[in-house]
Amino acid sequence: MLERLNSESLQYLPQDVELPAYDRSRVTPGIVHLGIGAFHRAHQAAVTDLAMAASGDLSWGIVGVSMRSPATRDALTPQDGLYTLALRDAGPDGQAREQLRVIGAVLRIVVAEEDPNAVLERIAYPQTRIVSLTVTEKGYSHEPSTGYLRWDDPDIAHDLEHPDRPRSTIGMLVYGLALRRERSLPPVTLLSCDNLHANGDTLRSLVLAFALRVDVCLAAWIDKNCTFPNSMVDRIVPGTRDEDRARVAKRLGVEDAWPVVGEPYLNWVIEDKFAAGRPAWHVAGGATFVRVAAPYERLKLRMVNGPHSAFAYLGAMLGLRTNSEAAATPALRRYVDDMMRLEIAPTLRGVSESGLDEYRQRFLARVANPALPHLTRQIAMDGSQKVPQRLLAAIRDRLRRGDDFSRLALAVAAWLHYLRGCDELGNAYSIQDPLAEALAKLLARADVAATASAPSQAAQRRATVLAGFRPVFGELGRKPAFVEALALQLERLRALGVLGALEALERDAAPQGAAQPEPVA
Ligand code: CS2
Repeated sequence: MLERLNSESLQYLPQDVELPAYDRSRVTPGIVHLGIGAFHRAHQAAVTDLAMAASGDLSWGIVGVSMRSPATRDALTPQDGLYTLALRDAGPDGQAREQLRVIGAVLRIVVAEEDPNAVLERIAYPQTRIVSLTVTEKGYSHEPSTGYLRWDDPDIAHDLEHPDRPRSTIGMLVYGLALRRERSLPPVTLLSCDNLHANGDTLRSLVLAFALRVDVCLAAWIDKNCTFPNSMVDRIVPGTRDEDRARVAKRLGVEDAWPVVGEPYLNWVIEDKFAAGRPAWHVAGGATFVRVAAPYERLKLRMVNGPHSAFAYLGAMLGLRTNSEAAATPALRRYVDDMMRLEIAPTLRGVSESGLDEYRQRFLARVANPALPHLTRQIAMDGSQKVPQRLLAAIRDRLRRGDDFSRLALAVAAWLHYLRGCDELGNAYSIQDPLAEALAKLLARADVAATASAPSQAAQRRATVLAGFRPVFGELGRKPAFVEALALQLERLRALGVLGALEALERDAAPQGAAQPEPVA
């Protein structure tokens, strides 16, 4: 049996594996990170590791928090927090290549569900200066269409009653900050690194709303002592598979129970408003500090995440396992390319046309990365939390200006179609979404409404009911032009399947008469 990766075995790793370039025994904790999944470990933790090495400031070690599962803690504790980051792409010869780096920034991991008090104490630790988050969209207990806190969320209701053992992210933050206030500790930065619209502002308003219910003075203290920078994060990081573990162990010569796998590309844009300092993330490369992150965030959500979801839903319906397979399907790739170029890019004012072109082409190459299989069904998860900022925001802009948005409408229709739980090959799958139950009822209601209508009205009735789902569509769902576009694309997916719907879109876009047969002389 192989020895384990840890502080001892580090010295025996092969030469071509990069190691933490600083003295780990001198690192002290300065960051608490909620949601220590693969994405954080491949992104912010990797940049923090480089920043500590480049600046020599070792006061930014990370204490990771797993919200529910002990799996990451159990894997990394015997490894002294060390793990491998494997960056993969294809070389010029088309063969997969992989660069390995051991990351040393994570000092320890606590599991919130097992010991919520340990998390509160960590937030209220005097040296904690940043509390960062990657808890995914659903971790914010907010309504996606409005950004408001969902008071009916069972965890939020629980946390109002049980300040000593919160379950929700928001409850945990507020009670941790309450402890800081009680102890008169210095200010702290709360840094959201999730793919939400205005993630910092959204987090701030959720934290303040909850704090106001707890204690008005606490809310005022948070407002005065905490900052909430907005940020944009980007790196494709699929879930780690057993074969990744096996391959990494073979190269290291020791076992790493949980390496993370990602693409070489990384981007991180952060508003420079930190309450108590920050690591030199910019020195390490990869991170940029700006005054306002909104334009970068809009660019990323619309030109990366929106198309990513479109590939995933349509690809999954075709029975394709990975997004790179979806991107290798010519009609699908053409469609996503057109959607980005003709419908999304024009909503992004302030970025040059050539800049948008380059960004689009790079994204398409990133998705196609054959060395990094990313499951369509993984990206398809939690659609109710993703679709608003990824697709609907651009549709709203197009609608306001009277511009065509039929390709974006197809992507939204693809999500609703995917929710039926069965692909075109007849494979059934379960729907992973915090609103899965409500969505299943919605689909059933839409079916009843369509069946009860005259055949000529059925598609419109179905789309009207679906678009009326306020947590996702908000007031957009009442706009006739939106309902009509959705009805058309949904009907095509139902009647013609994915490839048929894509073909029909191409026909719509063809110049008048181009599809007509030549008149016979
Ligand atoms: C993906 C993102 O799973 C998903 O929803 O669209 O995780 C995507 O890979 C990252 O945001 C890329 O930065």
